[in-house]
Amino acid sequence: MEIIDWNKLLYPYEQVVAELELKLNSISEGFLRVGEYSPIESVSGRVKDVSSIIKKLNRKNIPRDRITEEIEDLAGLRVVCKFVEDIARIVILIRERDGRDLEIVTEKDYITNYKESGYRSYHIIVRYPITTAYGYKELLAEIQIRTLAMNSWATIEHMLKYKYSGKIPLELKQRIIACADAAYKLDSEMSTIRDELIEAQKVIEIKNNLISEILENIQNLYYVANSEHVDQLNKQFYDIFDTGDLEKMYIFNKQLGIIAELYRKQN
Ligand code: 0O2
Repeated sequence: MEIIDWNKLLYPYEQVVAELELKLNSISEGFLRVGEYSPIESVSGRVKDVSSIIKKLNRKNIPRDRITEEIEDLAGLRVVCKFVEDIARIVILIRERDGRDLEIVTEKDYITNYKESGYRSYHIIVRYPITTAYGYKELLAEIQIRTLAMNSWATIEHMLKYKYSGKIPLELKQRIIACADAAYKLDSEMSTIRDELIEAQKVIEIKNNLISEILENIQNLYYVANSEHVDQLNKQFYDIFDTGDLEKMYIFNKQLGIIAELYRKQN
C-alpha cells in the first residue's frame, strides 16, 4: 500500500482555511466598520486531523487515493451567528461569491432537514482556488453555519460521540435529542428579540466609531495646534465620554473639525 505523505497532502488545506477564515472575518469586520449589525458572530477553522480522516475513510469505505475528492471537509470553516435569521444572510453572502473567489459545489440544509441525532447546521461545500508551493490547486472546503445554541449543542454531542466511540447509550441519546429540541426552542425565542438587539448593537458600533474618530482628530490637532489647548480638549472629551451621551460626542466632534480648520488657516 502506498504511504501517504500527510504533511504534503494537508498543508495546502491550511492555506485554504487561513484564506477563507480571513475573508469571512473581513465580511464581519466590514459590517461593524460602517456601524451595521454583523450576522457573523465568530469564525473558526481547522484542518481535519489524520485520525479523523482515517476513521472517515474506513466508515465510508473510501479508497485512500480518493481522499481529496471524497472527503469534503479536510478544510473546515465554522461560522457562528446569534440568530437563525442570520444563517440565511450568511448563506446569501457566500452565494454572492459563487463564481468569483470560490465555487459552490453543494449545499446541505440540516436546519430544515435536521439529522436524527438532533444536529442542526447549514453546510456549504465550496471549491476554493489557491496557489501553493506545489502550484495551483482547487480544493474542497466545508463551511458550517450555525447559531450559538446549535453550536454548543453540536460541540457537546461531538464530545460524547467521541467518548462513546460513536455508540452513545440509548438513554443518553434521548436526552441529547431533548437538548437539541431545547436549543431549537431557545433559537426561536431569541428570534423574537432580534430587532431590539440589532438596534442596540448598531448604537454601540456607531458610538465606538465616533469615539475612534474623535481620538484621531484630537491626535491630529497636536500637529497644528498649541499643545495646551489640545490637552484641554482631550480632558473635555473624557468628561463627555463619562456621560456616555452620543449627542454631546457628535457636537464635540463637529467642534473639533471647526477648531482644526481654524488652526490650519492660521498656520
Ligand atoms: P468531524 O470530527 O467533525 O470532522 P454525507 O455523505 O454527506 O452524508 P459526511 O461527509 O459525514 O456525510 O457529511 P455530513 O453528514 O454533512 O457531516 C459533515 C460534518 O458535519 C461532520 O464531520 C461533523 O463535523 C458535522 N456533523 C454532521 N452530523 C453531525 C452530528 O450528528 N453531530 C455533530 N456534532 N456533528 C455532525 P465528521 O467528519 O463526521 O466529523
